[in-house]
Amino acid sequence: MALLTPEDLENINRQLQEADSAVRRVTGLDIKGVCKDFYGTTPCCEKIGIVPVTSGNGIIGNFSASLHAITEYFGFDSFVTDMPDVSGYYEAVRNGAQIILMADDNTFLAHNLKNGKIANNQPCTGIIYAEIASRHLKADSKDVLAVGLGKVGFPGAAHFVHKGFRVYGYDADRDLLEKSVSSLGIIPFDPDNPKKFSIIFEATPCEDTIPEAVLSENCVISTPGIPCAISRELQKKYGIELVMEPLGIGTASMLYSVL
Ligand code: 2YC
Ligand code: MG
Repeated sequence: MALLTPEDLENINRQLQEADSAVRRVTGLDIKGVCKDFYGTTPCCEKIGIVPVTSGNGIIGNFSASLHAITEYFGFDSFVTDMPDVSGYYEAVRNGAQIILMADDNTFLAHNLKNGKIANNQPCTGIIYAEIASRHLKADSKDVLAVGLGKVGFPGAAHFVHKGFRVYGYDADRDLLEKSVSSLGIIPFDPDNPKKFSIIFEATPCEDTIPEAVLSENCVISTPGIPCAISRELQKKYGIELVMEPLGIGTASMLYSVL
């Protein structure tokens, strides 16, 4: 999994506000509104304990602090524990945390200790970015292009299929593409025979993965992928509505899914 860097998380509040405005323009609701409507849950004073984890590549600068800013942005009462790892987990529970947020290099989870529900960042991120794109008010067809069919992309593509969209999918890894074609019935996207889309979902750790030939005027690109899937020039040239943010939208999806 691509690890976030402290630079990715700079000015997380500004990044969240910009993403929230983009989500509102695309769907008519803000991030909280989409999560509330999609999961059918509403926060009510759950206290969140954020536990830093030192394993693997270790602490990522600004990661826990960003989660604190993100949970506050969505109106939750939260705290970062002084201690990391097991000691941090103990500290969080002793200080009344009802939901635990913690991440090692492979898994970022939210665990609601009261109702036992647990969420993983990867499917929650894929699903919420697909859900946001599927609510594109000005979409002109039920055709969707999904680029990247891995741990985040596949759940997103599956969500579009589930919602009755016709998904054209692409992944540089042929096995992942075949798996999605066989298990989801998606249509393999042929870069040599492109068509234009008004809804594009991208979940890759690579940049500039979306070819100009698939862009239509004012199309929506919903992408948790870092670095960015499309250049600034092409964004401006086609008036692209870009929904892209490094951590907050996925975290909101996790939290609303365990309420
Ligand atoms: O600072 C800490 O507690 C570190 N153990 C956090 C490691 C997070 C690793 N995961 C990532 O960088 C992200 C996920 C949050 C979403 C995609 N990659
Ligand atoms: Mg990308």
